[in-house]
Amino acid sequence: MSLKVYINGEFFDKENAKISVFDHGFLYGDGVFEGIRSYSGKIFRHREHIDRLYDSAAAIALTIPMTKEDLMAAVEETLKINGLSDAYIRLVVSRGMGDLGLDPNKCEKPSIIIITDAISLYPQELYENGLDIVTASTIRVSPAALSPRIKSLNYLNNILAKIEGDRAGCKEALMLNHKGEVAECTGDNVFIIRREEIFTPSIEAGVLEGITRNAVIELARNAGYTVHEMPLTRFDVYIADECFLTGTAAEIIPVVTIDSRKIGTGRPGPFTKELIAKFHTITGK
Ligand code: PXG
Repeated sequence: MSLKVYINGEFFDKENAKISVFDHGFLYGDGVFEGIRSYSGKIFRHREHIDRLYDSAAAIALTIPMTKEDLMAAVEETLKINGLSDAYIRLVVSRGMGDLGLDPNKCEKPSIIIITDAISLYPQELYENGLDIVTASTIRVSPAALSPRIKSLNYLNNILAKIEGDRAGCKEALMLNHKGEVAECTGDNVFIIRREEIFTPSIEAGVLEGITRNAVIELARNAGYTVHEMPLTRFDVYIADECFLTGTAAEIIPVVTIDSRKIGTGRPGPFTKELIAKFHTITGK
């Protein structure tokens, strides 16, 4: 059976799931999205993802022509129709079809798309041995220009850094902000551990407020750890005992080297391992 894709209230076979070339999501990256997971049929932090989607939309003056409840129901229905229980869900809302000019007023109806598919993960080996990453020279877009809190369809800033990571043989790359502070990776938030305390850049550093980031902060604090959300520099990462990344697809993944420097022992550390185990208890996997 072919995968079914939801487009504006209708389901299409994967092969026929098409959007107009006049859609401003395509022409200008004018739209917003979410990447969501379901574990054993249960959508992880569904409400948080929907809230973030509507916040991203509000920030770009895009009104999603559906209530949050109806959109959540449509996501559930798409999963069900595809018989998926452990899945990756891509929810996209673009400005819709317009003319060739920038004017969003020419776009009458936003396009709402829900794609569900099997999740593709980092290889298990990387969870056991950790990732090598590099710092990209491409800095994260300044919040004064375009807030990185908007999960928009324009990911060029991250893609340019991703290319740098890839050319250095790394699966992720660390991005600094306009002030030279640590921001986040191209599709993951970053955490470090030093002297048994946990640190992550604050949202004000100009990062996406990751749903996984928030879940990890919550579970670490509930376990009695001190979590600091504060400005961090590359130096802090270099001298950290442990480092890990968080994201919907990655969950929690250890980082063992950055810019060819070993972090801690150069092996995934005990705190990271404990947090990974705790995270699995909340996802049930
Ligand atoms: N920062 C950025 C820039 C992201 O794009 C995260 C952090 C983590 O946020 P969540 O809410 O997922 O914990 C993201 C999200 C991919 C892919 O295929 C990853 C994201 C988005 C789109 C695609 O790796 N990451």
